[in-house]
Amino acid sequence: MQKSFYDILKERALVFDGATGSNLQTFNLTEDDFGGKEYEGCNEYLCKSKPDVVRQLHSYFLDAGCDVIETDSFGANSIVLAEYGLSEMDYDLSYRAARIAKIAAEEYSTSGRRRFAAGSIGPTTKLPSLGHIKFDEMEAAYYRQMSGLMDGGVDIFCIETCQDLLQTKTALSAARRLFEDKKKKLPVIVSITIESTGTMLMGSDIAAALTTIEPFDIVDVFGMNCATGPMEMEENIRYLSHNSPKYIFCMPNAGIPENVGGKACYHLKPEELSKYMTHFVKDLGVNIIGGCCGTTAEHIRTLVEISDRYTPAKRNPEYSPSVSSLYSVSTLRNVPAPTLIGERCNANGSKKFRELLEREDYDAMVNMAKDQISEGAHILDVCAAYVGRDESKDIEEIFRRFNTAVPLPLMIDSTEVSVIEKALKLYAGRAIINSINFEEGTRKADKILSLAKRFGAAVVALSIDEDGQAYETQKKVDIAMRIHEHAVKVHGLRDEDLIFDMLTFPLGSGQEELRKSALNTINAIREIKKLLPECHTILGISNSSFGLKPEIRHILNSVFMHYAVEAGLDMVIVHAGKILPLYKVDERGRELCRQLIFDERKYAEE
Ligand code: THG
Repeated sequence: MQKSFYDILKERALVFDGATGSNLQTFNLTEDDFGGKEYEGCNEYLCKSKPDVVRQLHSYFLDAGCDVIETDSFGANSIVLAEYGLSEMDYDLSYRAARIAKIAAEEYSTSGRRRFAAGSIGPTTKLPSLGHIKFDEMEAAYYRQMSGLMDGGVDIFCIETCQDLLQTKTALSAARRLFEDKKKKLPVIVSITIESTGTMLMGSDIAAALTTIEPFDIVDVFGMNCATGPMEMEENIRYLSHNSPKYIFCMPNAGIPENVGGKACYHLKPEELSKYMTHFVKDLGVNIIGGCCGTTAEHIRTLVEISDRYTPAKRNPEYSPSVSSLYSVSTLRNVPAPTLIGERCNANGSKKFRELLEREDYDAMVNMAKDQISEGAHILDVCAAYVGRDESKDIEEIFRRFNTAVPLPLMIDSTEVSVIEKALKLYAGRAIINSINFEEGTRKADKILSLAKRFGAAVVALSIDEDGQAYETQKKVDIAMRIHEHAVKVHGLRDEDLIFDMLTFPLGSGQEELRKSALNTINAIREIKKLLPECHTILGISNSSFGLKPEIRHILNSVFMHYAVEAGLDMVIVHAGKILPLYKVDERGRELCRQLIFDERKYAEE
């Protein structure tokens, strides 16, 4: 049996090839080689017009000893090919690119040393976060490129040079669908490009990128390529070394390019590249090394020496379950608890937000979102459900803007499957879906859980089943356990992706049947944290004080939150600026609230 990609990764560092573009230039190709003036510069078209040149490039790197060659298919998708009037050729060129590389890799493989062909899947020329292209169109383009690559026989998918996390998630959605359709999975590498500014083109830092990609179980390897040399990558590679549960990929340019007479020149010498890459493998545990722009066979030879000499350092990465925006990360386990979820961007929960929505004043909505950041929120709940308005259209406008304008991660608060899907297709980060329940059994929940899996989102699950909202502690826990089992077994979600909401009811209404409701909720939180310690818990605490005077509401919310956190509550949906630390609540107010929460009837007399 031939060793698999994974077998080899467990043993040693794998070596990718070097630059495609800059080395193709050394062939001094004419417009005839490109198949005509109109195709000049379309490197992917060479797979049809000059397959022997592409083959020679592969041999050039295979001779240098690399384990993996990348197909000449970086831009072999309808989006990029459209610039040459070749969009219909996407499948064909991808297929050809794969055949050429796979045949070369097989010819160089020996019984003791297997060589691989990795399908190169570039970022296209459009940024979905900037509205250049819609999710569905981009996903379809990736799907055709990936089908061609898979049918042509590649061993690995390399989704590389990623600029926009929404683009990356779109590619992953296509890959997942392809694997399901073909009933065959390939290893997937995701490699992002971090500019010398320290972020991706769209502004994401390494933490936001890792948090967004980490939930995708089809991704085996995560890392970075292009834009800079290895020196500028060190900090980010160190971050991955300490935090990423995935294998690490690193493919730098031969330094930052210098513009010489309109041409990009790369100056980093093989020895210098080797110095950094040795450190990355031996000290930081990088598993796959290779070269991007400007790297030659000389550079790759030194990488092969590294792989022969050193094994990747063992790592003990610590990853804390988190969500992300396009720009930043918030953990689901804030220390000290809780993680605060701002409740104000809610058409039902805020008169102001509702009025802004009616006026379609999106700039002011963005400002409302930003105000909550200064109030201390870590994540923002966003709800546009309002009777008489088109929720789907409203959420589309809001998410399109919030994606790039709001730095905090978002929670999409809706009961409509189509609305949730729309929001997720516009959101570059890792979102939270709020929420699912088992009111109709698994019917509707199944659709939303599939979306969570497809987009890598976390999910809030309410303790509601076919009998309605659960009031008793045991019933709340039973429903949570049932939803957990279903989400994990049927949809492949992980414990840390699930956030249980044991429900908050108004405490001050005087309704007899709600008197024990806070106590039951607190007990259910304690119980579920015991049974499923990796899962999270959440409460929309403001519901507890509906109907009371505003000053009293803030006190009751704050005291309730305190006791719920003591029982293990991880997250709370609140007006962050109105939460009081307990020491700021006077003794009497605190005691009254405590009695109300724990149903000690003395308060009735006061
Ligand atoms: N669990 C989950 N999601 C939820 C809730 C929950 N989402 C919605 C809600 N409950 C949490 N959000 C709010 C938002 C605002 C208020 C209460 C809960 C609120 N608003 C004032 C009012 O209505 O009196 C605001 C007044 C104003 O500014 O206009 O109380 O439980 N998973």
